[in-house]
Amino acid sequence: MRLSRYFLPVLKETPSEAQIVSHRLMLRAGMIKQSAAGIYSWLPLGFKVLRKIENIVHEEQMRAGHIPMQMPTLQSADLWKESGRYDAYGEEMLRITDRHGRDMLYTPTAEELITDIFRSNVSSYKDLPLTMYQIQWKFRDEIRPRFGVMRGREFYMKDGYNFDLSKEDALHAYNRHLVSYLRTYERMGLQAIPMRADGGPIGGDYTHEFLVLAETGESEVFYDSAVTDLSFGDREIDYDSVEQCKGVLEEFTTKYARTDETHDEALFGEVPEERRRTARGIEVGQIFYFGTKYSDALGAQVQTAEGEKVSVHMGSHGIGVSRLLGAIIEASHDDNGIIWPEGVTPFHAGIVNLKQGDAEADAACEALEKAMEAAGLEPLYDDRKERAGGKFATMDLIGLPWRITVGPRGLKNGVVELTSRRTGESEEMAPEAAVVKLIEIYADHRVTGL
Ligand code: P5A
Repeated sequence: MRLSRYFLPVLKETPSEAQIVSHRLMLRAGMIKQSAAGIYSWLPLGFKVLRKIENIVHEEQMRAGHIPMQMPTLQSADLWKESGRYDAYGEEMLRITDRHGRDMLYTPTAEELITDIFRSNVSSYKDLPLTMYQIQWKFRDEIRPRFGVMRGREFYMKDGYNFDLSKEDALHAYNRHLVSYLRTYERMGLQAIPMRADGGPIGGDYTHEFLVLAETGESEVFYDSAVTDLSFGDREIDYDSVEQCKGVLEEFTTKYARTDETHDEALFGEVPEERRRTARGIEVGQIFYFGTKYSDALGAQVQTAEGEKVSVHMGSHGIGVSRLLGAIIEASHDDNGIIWPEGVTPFHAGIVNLKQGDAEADAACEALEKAMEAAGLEPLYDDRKERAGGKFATMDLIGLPWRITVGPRGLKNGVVELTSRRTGESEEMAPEAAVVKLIEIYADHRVTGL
């Protein structure tokens, strides 16, 4: 992509309405624009990161055996009246009346709708287990939308739902989700810690939230510092193995880690004092097991092998896809701007031409751009006639992890400069060598389906 042809409306001034760094940087980097309180347009750069995050979520969900689908954003209120949540959900639910006077709503979550799909189509234990998910816009009429995409009213969520014959099977689905979420967040360069939480309006008393530690987080959390040493890493896991999934759950949830809703001072007191931590966190996901709450209310039953009719055991599992952009930036930035982890960066490397219009420099940049594209990498080539300082500032602000700087002086010696955004360290090398190095760096960070 050539910057001169792209749409990247960066802001020089720091927007005064933004209270936290991720919101400020997303506005300054031209990623989003507010259209109404808590509702945003996703400008090209923001949209590109959103898609990368979405694709990682898809890849990890499908790896775990979950089936993608899509449900509408607008739903009839009828199912919600049947489940009892139409009244219970309260003011957060955006209610709409259509031209025929029918009660509709903009979906804040989809337990009812998926349970209706299930009950209309599945009647035998033979079709279980089943887990389906979607990535779809949601609306919650938050009383205080704030911090940009972090607490929006319209936001993008991955929501998955499992249907199982027994509590035991449903708990395996729960554990499988926990494992797949750990992998998902790690691929985005994030440490998200599973913490015991409260079921809230979704329900169920067995639930974990995934929290990214950050001073600007909205949740107060209490944990044993030993949980921050845990990492899922690149271990291979068999998602069908009850033992393996349970083992990971135990490894990651046995040590004390709770949100304030479930915090227990006495239990916390058993953690060695030097390891007790109180901090703030950003909730980037939550998994629930709620048994037969919705299947009982909506009559989602299957016949067992013995011919008995039983309500299915269910859980639901959510990832705050749009919130993740904010969380990643909170966790990874410096005074000059964003520092994208390789897994989610909108472009893999920036190419900065120090002397636009110089025949040799232009040709070298174009050759680099072509070589990267041929290798399946996405470069962003700053081909504007701007001062070098301005070009560097833009690259730092938008946070591409790598920058290749091309100038007549280096080219005389056959070299360009490859600079790491994170460390600021630069290395001179032949242009071809820079491309080879980027291919190596990104070998483990390819997201398909863009
Ligand atoms: C699980 C999926 C649910 O809604 N039903 C379907 C369950 N869970 S949840 O915890 O309420 O939401 C899942 C994740 O969505 C993100 N989220 C938000 N992101 C941005 N703005 C909001 N207003 C907002 N509300 C929830 C969170 O990351 C949450 O974990």
